[in-house]
Amino acid sequence: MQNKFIVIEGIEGSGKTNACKQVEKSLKLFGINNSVLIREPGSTKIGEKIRKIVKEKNIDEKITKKTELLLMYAARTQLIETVIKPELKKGSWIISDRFDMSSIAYQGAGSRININLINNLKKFLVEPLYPDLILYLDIDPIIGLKRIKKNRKYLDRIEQKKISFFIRARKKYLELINLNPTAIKINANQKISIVNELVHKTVKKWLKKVKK
Ligand code: Z5A
Repeated sequence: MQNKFIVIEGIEGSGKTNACKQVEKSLKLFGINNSVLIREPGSTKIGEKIRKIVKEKNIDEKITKKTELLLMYAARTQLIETVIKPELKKGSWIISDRFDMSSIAYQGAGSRININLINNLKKFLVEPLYPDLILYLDIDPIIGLKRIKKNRKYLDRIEQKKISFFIRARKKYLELINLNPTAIKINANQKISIVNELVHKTVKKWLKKVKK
């Protein structure tokens, strides 16, 4: 079977990291052992440095919205060129914790940057690379943030944004996934065991479909 590019999307605390691991486990159960787990921004040396810059709250210098967008795309470009494309070429499966839909939801809807600017970056820097499957974990932002706060002492710079930011991001995600035939919504408001079961069943059904 041809290797695939799978992306997990969702707002904070929706359980993406957990779902990525479940997807890897599910693929293994179907005999697919060559998957590579990555995260955005990150998973390259440069990408991890950018991740640190965008997540930390720097009191000396405020990061501008457009700088943040370009940093996300710098990290993404580095990841595409040095990891995703070469790994796909080798035959590996890619499981990515976030991809370009995050930029439209967060920088576009959340920070209100012109969507045309983001779509142009996507056109020049990402296309014609498209995920084969996007699992969107849908969660009420209040529940998501509660989960994050429960297990952490500090919130990072993006997590500290107002709830209205995450409400706009979620609304945009829902719009985008309704328009995207490769995207599947999963109700992530439920217990972790139920979400894992849903992720597993969704991957199983999708694999059957793409195998044909
Ligand atoms: N960002 C952006 O703005 N634009 C972009 O283009 C891209 C990213 C690519 C990445 O940081 C940040 O970058 C992110 C968006 C921005 N903003 N922030 N902040 P990150 O990777 O640290 O943030 P995240 O992607 O949102 O990850 P997260 O906050 O760790 O959440 P998660 O991966 O969705 O969830 P998790 O780690 O699997 O679970 C979080 C906690 O909830 C953990 O303690 C779990 O045990 C618990 N959990 C998970 N599922 C459940 C269920 N079902 N019930 C109860 N508890 C659960």
